[in-house]
Amino acid sequence: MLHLVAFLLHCLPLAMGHYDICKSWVTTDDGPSWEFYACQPKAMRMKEYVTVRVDPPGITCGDPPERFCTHENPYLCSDECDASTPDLAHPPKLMFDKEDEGLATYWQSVTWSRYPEPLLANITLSWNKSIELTDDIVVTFEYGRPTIMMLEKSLDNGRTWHPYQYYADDCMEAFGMPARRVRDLSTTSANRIICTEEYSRWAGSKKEKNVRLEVRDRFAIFAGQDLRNMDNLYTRLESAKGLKDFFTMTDLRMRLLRPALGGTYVQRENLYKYFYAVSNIEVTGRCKCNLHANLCSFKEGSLQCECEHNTTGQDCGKCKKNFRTRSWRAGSYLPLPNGSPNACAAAGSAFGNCECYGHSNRCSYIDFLNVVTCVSCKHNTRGQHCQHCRLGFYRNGSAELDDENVCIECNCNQIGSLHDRCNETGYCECREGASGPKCDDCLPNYYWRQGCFPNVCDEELLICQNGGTCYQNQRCICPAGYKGVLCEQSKCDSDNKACNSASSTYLSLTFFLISALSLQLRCLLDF
Ligand SMILES: *[C@@H]1O[C@H](CO)[C@@H](O)[C@H](O)[C@H]1NC(C)=O
Ligand SMILES: *[C@@H]1O[C@H](CO)[C@@H](O)[C@H](O)[C@H]1NC(C)=O
Ligand SMILES: *[C@@H]1O[C@H](CO)[C@@H](O)[C@H](O)[C@H]1NC(C)=O
Ligand SMILES: *[C@@H]1O[C@H](CO)[C@@H](O)[C@H](O)[C@H]1NC(C)=O
Ligand SMILES: *[C@@H]1O[C@H](CO)[C@@H](O)[C@H](O)[C@H]1NC(C)=O
Ligand SMILES: [Ca+2]
Repeated sequence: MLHLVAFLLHCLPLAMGHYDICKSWVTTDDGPSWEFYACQPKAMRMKEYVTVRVDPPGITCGDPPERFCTHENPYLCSDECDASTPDLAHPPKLMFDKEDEGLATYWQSVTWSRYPEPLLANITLSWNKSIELTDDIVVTFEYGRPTIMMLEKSLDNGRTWHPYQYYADDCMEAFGMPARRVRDLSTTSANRIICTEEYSRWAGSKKEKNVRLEVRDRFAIFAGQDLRNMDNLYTRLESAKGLKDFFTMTDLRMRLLRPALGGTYVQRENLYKYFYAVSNIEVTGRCKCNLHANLCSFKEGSLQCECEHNTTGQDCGKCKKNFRTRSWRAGSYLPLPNGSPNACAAAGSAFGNCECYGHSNRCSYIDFLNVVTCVSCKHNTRGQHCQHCRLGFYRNGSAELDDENVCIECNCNQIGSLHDRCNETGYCECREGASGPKCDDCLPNYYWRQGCFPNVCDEELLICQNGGTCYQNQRCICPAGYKGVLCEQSKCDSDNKACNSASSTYLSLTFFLISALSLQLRCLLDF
């Protein structure tokens, strides 16, 4: 009985009496109707829904079979890892299984036979769903905890990664960071990324097996010891920038950087006792449903919120079709105790009939036109209902009108195009000679140089004469003795001194003509 009470006390703050229903049927003076509340799913053991990946390939022991020993028994290297024998295999799935009392099952790496090359391994957990931690992450190591490791997380299904926590027996040496403890953080530093030395020092492999990411201690900064004042935590989660995100992730990666050393330096003559072995990774959290669902189910291999408040999407991150009068908003823990549902509203219910396709929260009545129009359309939209794209943007034909990305930037090449507008398929209007959807190409017989210019020479029609070569369609490089745009002119034609055979009257006539021509040209230029 005492046990049960202790258990209840321990779990109460996380079970959390409120935010567990999304709506209830109430009777008011106006008759019965639904009342809506901010709501969230219960915390679950997230390891049951995870997919795991271990890197690099070949890091799992047993292929080929290998011997190993322990720090406690370093000279009895008779244990064997053999991937082809079920009893001796240590595949990654053993980090997530249910264990019988007292019998640890674990993933194990190869031994550090390539010392001094580092023994590195990545263990990546993916949920394909945003989850929010509600309790510590606890990683259990058999045969000793790593002397250096770190946690990283992703919020976008593994596209980008961020450091989460660093672990080392000497933080300064390993990461150039001072050692910190979560217990010493304050309300303003509650989401700081720290390096801790609490879980990396040798303490005997049987005694200290766990490495933690301390979620409860961070909650306690606001909610106090035993997390009694959860209201304060919820208030802070709504107001402190980045705090909610700190506990949110879609993927978690553990980077193992140096194994347990048994409290001493590496002994090269016995490398069979250096390896990683992880028997359990406990991740307790809930589906992130933006306070629009209290149920989260596992369907077709992925977690999925069962959205209420007329929202939809894996995280209830948008409004259902026909409920997009207002922009979507997450529910809020505030005001206490029931929060705000911030439900999506059906067209016609909020602002008369002014639909803004979710691109505006505000409508206004224009007196002299006698119309209601959306104000400050977002997402590059414009128009009475935010139904058009701003100039310089075009409509994405495959997106719905209420999609945030419905308007795509034209992105016309500034030099090649006439202006910054484009047609409905994103084609810009090009200057002469330019081509391509964005006018950043040239038509055939044009070359690009801060714009498109007609070819001076090429290999087909405008061929350089007399052995001249065409340089990037821009000019002919003429051999000595020739000039002209296409090297079509012999220098002899104008320079009688270099030539000997031509008649002098003919030459002087030519000279006269050319002089006259250049005089005329000069007049033209001066003019
Ligand atoms: C582990 O992941 C990091 C990126 O987070 C990568 O740079 C590193 O090469 C990976 N290590 C191994 C052993 O695959
Ligand atoms: C991830 O979840 C989405 C939405 O439930 C699903 O469509 C997709 O197939 C899932 N991807 C993987 C790799 O499981
Ligand atoms: C959602 O829409 C339905 C109608 O389909 C309505 O009955 C219900 O009250 C709406 N819920 C909320 C929270 O607005
Ligand atoms: C157009 O919208 C669809 C659907 O939302 C999207 O998949 C696609 O990437 C968008 N196209 C561009 C060019 O942004
Ligand atoms: C946009 O312009 C391109 C190129 O001129 C043309 O092929 C396309 O049909 C135009 N699209 C529309 C919708 O007018
Ligand atoms: Ca296990």
